[in-house]
Amino acid sequence: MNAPLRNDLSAFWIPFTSNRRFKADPRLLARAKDMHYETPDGRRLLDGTAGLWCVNAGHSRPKIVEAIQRQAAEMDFAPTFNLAHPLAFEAARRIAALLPGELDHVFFTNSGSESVDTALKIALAYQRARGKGHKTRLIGRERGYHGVNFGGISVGGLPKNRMYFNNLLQVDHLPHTHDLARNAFSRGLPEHGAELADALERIVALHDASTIAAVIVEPMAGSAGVLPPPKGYLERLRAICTKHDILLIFDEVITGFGRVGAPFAAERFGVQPDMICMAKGVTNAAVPMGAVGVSRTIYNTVLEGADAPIELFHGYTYSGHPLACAAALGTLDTYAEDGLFERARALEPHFEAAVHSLKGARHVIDIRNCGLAAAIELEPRPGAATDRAMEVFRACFDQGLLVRATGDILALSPPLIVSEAEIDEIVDRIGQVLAKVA
Ligand code: PXG
Repeated sequence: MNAPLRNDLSAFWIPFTSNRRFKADPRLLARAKDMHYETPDGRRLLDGTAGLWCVNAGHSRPKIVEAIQRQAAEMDFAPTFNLAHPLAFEAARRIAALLPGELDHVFFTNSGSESVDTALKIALAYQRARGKGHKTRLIGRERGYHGVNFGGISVGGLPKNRMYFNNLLQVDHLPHTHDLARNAFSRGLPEHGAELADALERIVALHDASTIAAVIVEPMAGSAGVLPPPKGYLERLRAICTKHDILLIFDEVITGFGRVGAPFAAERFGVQPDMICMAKGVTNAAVPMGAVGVSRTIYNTVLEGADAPIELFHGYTYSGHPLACAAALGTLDTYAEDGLFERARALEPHFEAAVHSLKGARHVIDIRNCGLAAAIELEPRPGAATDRAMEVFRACFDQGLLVRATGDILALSPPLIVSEAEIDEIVDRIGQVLAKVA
């Protein structure tokens, strides 16, 4: 048998990637600092995406690095099943302090996907604990992305993520809110579409509220290509959920920790959910961690209504992992010391003007933005959907800029430490690439 080559690319099955194409033409990253990545051969890349929407404080920030190093030397791991360690309580307390309204309990996971499935299970446990175990149906939304576990793909609304694994939970879906005809080139929240929330009334009429446990939505859809909520939409969704005694879960895996210029989108948009899913920015992605913020009503109800000593039969070996907790504390300190959530809000007008300056560039059919997130939607090539955006992604990479291509949409979500000059640089380079790509 051949000994594997040191840099053999074959063993790693790369996620959400054309393995055949990638391995024929790989792009590797070797180092990262602040706003930049560096390739193994020393080329610098300006990070227009904060990794995958997660490195909100910029790369390899000293306080986070030191916290992880210190913790790894002090205690590598401690179980949180019938045991615990002080950092887990401290991290939960600090995250709870950022959460809006009566969300003051935190369940730790290791990813956004696990946070979503955890929140869905807590919703079912809550309904059962209050004697409403018949409320089991979950409602998601078209174009929603809630990770890749079975719960998440069931409520998710991206067809390719579901169709190959068609063994899903009992769910229904709200219509998505993307409306190019009425809302193209909106700055901030689009004017039209609040009435799309009324579809929930029809779903309730069809299945009856007594069968529905919870609705889960991203307050601003991220993966589907940055879809800020229409003005008034989330308020209406909240009102209908309250009217019919249905829990409202916000999936803030992308929108949490400053992306929309506030700790959470719930606060930015002034709408209070019953649970918030988070991951990514909670540790600045330096150690994997996710969490679910839970209201005290849900927490107390599940504890009081439990019919066994263990109130919730759920948890992960690595729930509240010491390294992740240390990273979370270093991250929250960094956000606070640098005022990064406020910074994102202050930079929003410059960012908005910069991205909308691409209106009229070749292929561009829509531009939308909220906080430090934006999407530039391209006209798909006839018969070759997604190819154009992938080509732009590759050309940007070659020009030293990292953008994210999703479908025929370019998504931007720079670290919140980005400067105005760097925003201009990102937009200029995209403009140059768009002018050349067929
Ligand atoms: N919910 C939301 C809203 C997400 O955006 C997840 C759940 C799942 O998180 P994990 O940690 O299990 O991946 C996500 C993840 C992209 C992209 O470029 C977005 C995500 C992941 C990878 C790529 O759109 N979001």
